[in-house]
Amino acid sequence: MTEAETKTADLIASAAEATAGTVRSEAVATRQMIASPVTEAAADIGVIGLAVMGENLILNMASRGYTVAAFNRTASRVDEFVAGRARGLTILGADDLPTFISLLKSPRKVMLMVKAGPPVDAFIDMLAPLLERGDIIIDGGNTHFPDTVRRERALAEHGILFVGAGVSGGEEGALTGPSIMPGGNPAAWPALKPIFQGIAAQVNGQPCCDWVGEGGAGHFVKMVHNGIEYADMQMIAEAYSLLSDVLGLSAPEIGAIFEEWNRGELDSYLIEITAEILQKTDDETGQPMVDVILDTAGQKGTGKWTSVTALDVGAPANTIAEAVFARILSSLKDQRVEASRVLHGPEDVGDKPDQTAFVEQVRQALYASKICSYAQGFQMMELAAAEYGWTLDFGSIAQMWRGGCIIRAAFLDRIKAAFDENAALPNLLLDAYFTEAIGTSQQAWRQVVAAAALRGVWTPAFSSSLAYYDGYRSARLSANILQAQRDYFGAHTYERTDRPRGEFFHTNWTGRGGSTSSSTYNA
Ligand code: NBP
Repeated sequence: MTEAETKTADLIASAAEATAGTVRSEAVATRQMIASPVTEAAADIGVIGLAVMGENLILNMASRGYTVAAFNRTASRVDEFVAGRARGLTILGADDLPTFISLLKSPRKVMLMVKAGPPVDAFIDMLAPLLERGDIIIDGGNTHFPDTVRRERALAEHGILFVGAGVSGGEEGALTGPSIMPGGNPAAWPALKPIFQGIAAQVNGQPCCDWVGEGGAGHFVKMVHNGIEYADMQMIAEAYSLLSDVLGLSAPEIGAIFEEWNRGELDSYLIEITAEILQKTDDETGQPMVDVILDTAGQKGTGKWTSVTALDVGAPANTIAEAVFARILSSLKDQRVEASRVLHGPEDVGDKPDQTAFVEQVRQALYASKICSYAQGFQMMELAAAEYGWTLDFGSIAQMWRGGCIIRAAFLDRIKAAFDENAALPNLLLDAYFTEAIGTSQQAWRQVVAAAALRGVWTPAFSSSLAYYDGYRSARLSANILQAQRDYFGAHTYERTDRPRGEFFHTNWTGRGGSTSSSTYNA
């Protein structure tokens, strides 16, 4: 018997004692489906929601020596879980909420791993009357951060500590070590820290989990993670498309190139899995899998939230937004097929470029574009922190994303180092390492974007990253024209280059307008 099994057996024995006559057989005992509430609080934490994330997080917690109570809206899933994957482990299933709560040690810690939205509110409403002051509810789902702000405030009035924790890593991450981004009521953190840091991925001897900040900060950071994930995925797809359309390489050939790239500065989970994906063959047709997969991308909305929030806080996250628009455009499949018959691309695209040189240019373009999308994500978090009153530690966030999550990448070490050296760095591009990296790559990057434009290859993320770079590094942009136009048609005023900032002027452009100007504000 393993240590965990021994502990389970002890728990079963104590539960049996507390509920004399309710443990009917070995199988039932192992399931811990107890007919009347157990009075002994044995569980370190309880998890509600036994879908892919909840189940795997529970197994992860149990594997680290914690005793976990499990509950699910549909009770049969609890039954199946405790009789199946959880069998013999320190996992206690409950078929009603009062039983579930009675299993928890004080302060009670209840983690919700259910579909985001109304199910979270429904469970909070049912849990609140069963909990005491100082107890903790954690929402580990993909919740929109304003909901977390609202729930944290409402529960604080009843003395219940609410935490919104972004969890990333999918099924495997949840089981073996996810990235966890908790934020909310800071009074909850000391009780959660050992469990969350214990189950999280560990990189460079550090857990990929730390306290993010108050209110909705944890879910906000997870949302930005997902926005960056959208951009990363889109850029990898564009690199694939360039190598395929310009060089005519097959999917397995491109997969082998990605494998090579994964050994250098692009080393990341998404490049690694794409290399594997490209080399997978469809059993039915014998063709590469990617060639039989329809080119319409789905989404669950977190990239959209990131883009909308970027607009709300005034962050120029154009690559991230472009990646969301790219999925939307891809979904217009029927229209695109129709349009492809009448809208033509360039006729003469010239000779195929030298393969070795072009592959290297695309690699550099991908790296430079990636740096820009991370720069946008971190810049957005900085602007949001100012807007929402959070103190975010960007080095710590880079560490949280270093392992366990979908955007995990070796270069996050560089991002961590950049913010550790200068916590007030206004933009990642201004860190010496990244200034040099993008400077070195820019010629290849420009050639790739130019080649894509000349050949009619769709590269929205590469192009918008380059637009971000060129805009951000320009001391003077063409916005003077916009201000003149705004003042011309709407008397919106402008500032002058030869006067201090904050002084606004209006010109009577046509001689017909008056001297009255519109009020000055930024929308
Ligand atoms: P799902 O997002 O598929 O949610 C399934 C769970 O939600 C089940 O426990 C289900 O109970 C419960 N549920 C639903 Br659906 N509607 C409910 C309702 N109206 N009232 C109460 N419970 C309800 O599971 P998941 O993929 O494990 O994800 C859990 C959370 O983690 C989500 O917020 C998700 O966005 C987030 N997340 C998922 C991943 C991933 O890779 N899947 C990664 C990171 C974060 P039932 O069994 O009774 O239907």
